Amino acid sequence: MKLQSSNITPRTLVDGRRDALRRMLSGTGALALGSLPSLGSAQVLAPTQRPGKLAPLPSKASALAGAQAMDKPTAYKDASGYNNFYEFGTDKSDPAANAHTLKTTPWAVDIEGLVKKPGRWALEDLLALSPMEERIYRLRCVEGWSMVIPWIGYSLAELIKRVEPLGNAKFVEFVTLADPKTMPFVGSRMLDWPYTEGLRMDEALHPLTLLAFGMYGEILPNQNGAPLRLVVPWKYGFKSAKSIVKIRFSERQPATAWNKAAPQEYGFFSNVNPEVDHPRWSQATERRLGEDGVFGKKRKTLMFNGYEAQVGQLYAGMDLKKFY
Ligand SMILES: Nc1nc2c(c(=O)[nH]1)N[C@H]1C(S)=C(S)[C@@H](COP(=O)(O)O)O[C@H]1N2
Ligand SMILES: [Mo]
Repeated sequence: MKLQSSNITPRTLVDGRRDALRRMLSGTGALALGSLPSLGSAQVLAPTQRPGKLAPLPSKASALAGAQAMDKPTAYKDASGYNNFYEFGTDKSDPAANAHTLKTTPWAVDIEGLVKKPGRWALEDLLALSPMEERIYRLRCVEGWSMVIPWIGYSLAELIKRVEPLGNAKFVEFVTLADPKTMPFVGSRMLDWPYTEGLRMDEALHPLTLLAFGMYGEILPNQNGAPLRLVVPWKYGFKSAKSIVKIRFSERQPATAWNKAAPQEYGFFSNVNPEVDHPRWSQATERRLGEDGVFGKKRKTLMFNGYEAQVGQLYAGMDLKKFY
C-alpha cells in the first residue's frame, strides 16, 4: 500500500518538535517564537504578544474557513478570569483562583473503544502530532455570555485519523480529569464526575473542531482547561470539555454530564440556536465578555454561533427543536 506523503510527518521532524516541546514544558529555556522545526518555512505569527508567565506556544495562522473571526479578541484577563470549570468551583472567578493546584505534567490521554489503534498518548506526542494553528473562534456559553479567543491547536480529526476508527464507531466520548485531591468540587453533588462530553463522528471529524493546547500565543492557563481541551465553536460552551484524559469511540451515543444532570435543559447536540430557548431563559441574544455591560444592549445570537456556512450541512433534515 502506498502511503500518502501529505499524511506523514517525517520522523526527524516529529522528534525535533517533541524535544523542543519537552524542553519548553519542563521550563528549561524559553523557546523563541518560530524555533519549532515544523514551522521553519511557514509564516510564524506572534499572536497578541502578552508578556505572560506561561510558556509560548508558536503557531501559524489557520487558513481554514471560519477560523479567523473578524471580531475583536476578548481581553486575556477576561478570558482567563471569568470561567466555567466546575471542578474548581461554581463562581466565574473560582477557576482562576483555584486551578493552580491542577498538575498538568506528566499528562496522558487514553484512546479507547472502537479503533484499530487504542493506547496511551503522552502529552508530548500529542503536541507533536500536527503543526499548531492559531484559530480565532467565538465561543458562546449557554448562560448567555460570549467571547472571542485566539486558540492554538489542531483539528481533532488529525488525532482521529491516526487511531483509525472502526466502521461501527459512530460517536466520540471525551472524559476529563476528576481528581478530588487537586479539584475541590469533585465530590460535590453538582455533577456526576468525571465531566464527560460527546460528539457524533461527523462533528468530531469536522475541521473546525479543535483540540486546543494554548491561547493568546501561550500554553493554556489551568483555568481554561490545560493541558488540552476541546473547542467546538458552533455549540454551547459546555460541549468544549477541559483537561481531557480519555477519548472513547463507541457505536451508541454516550451519556454527557450536563444531559445527565438536567436532560430537559441540555441535549446531546447543544448547537447554538437563537430560535430554541433554554426552558428557563431565551437564547436569542448574548453579551460579549468585557464589551457589553450588564445593563447595555445585547447582541443577537447567530445560528450555529455564526458558523452555519461551515457546519449547517451536518444537520440537514434534522428537527433542531427535537434534537437540541
Ligand atoms: N471539565 C470541564 N470542562 C468544561 C466545563 C467544566 O465545568 N468542566 N465547563 C464548560 C463550560 S459551561 C464552558 S462555557 C466552557 C468555558 O470555557 P472557558 O472558561 O475557557 O471560557 O468550558 C466548558 N468545559
Ligand atoms: Mo457554558
